[in-house]
Amino acid sequence: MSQTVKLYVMSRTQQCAGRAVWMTAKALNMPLEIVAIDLEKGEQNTPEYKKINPLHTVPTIDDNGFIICESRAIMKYLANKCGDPLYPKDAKKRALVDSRLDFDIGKFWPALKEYAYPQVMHNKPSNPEREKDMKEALDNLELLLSQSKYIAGDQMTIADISIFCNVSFLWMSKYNFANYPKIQAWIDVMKKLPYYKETNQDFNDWIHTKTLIKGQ
Ligand SMILES: N[C@@H](CCC(=O)N[C@@H](CS)C(=O)NCC(=O)O)C(=O)O
Repeated sequence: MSQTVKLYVMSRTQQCAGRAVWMTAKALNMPLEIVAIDLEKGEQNTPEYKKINPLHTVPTIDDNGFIICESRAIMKYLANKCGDPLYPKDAKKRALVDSRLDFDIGKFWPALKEYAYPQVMHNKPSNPEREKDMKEALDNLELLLSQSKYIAGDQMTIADISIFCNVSFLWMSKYNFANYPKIQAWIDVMKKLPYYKETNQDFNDWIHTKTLIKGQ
């Protein structure tokens, strides 16, 4: 008999991309069994977890013995499995989603990681060089959202969910999107998703205890 898909995620606040996978499953009405892996305790490096995912990362899913890691690949798999337009079947629409997800992993996320992580995780001041890269990535995102309501067209896709979870690292007390009206409008739309609160509450409680030293 088929079992519920297991999602291995970081415990505590879901800072990591597990939140994006969780939001995707919610959008698909797919039940998940959430299994918390405590990275601070090194639970990802136990022989048991490495048997599941030799790359020892979260998020990872186990769909009845089919194991896959990397949040964007997981989101594609889940939406594909349900035949859902969150990851469209049409070749051109899908290429657009893939292109935005590549922008996310190749540009937005690296800029965010270098800019925000040292401040959020280690209370270090922002580095002006990294701030420049972050601004450029946000300028790019603003441009994309000037072309359509969502990141890859007029319908929400997994690209919106993935990038939204990254953007959300920036709503710390001193950061605002006043110069980015399209991004702000898109954030407001994403925050109205019926599963937004349940999947983001812990993260929001945590991130609002953080302060970026300097805003945009
Ligand atoms: N690109 C990956 C990132 C996965 C990743 O690096 N996860 C981190 C936590 S945010 C992790 O599991 N680190 C533990 C380790 O590498 O041992 C994704 O989107 O899933």
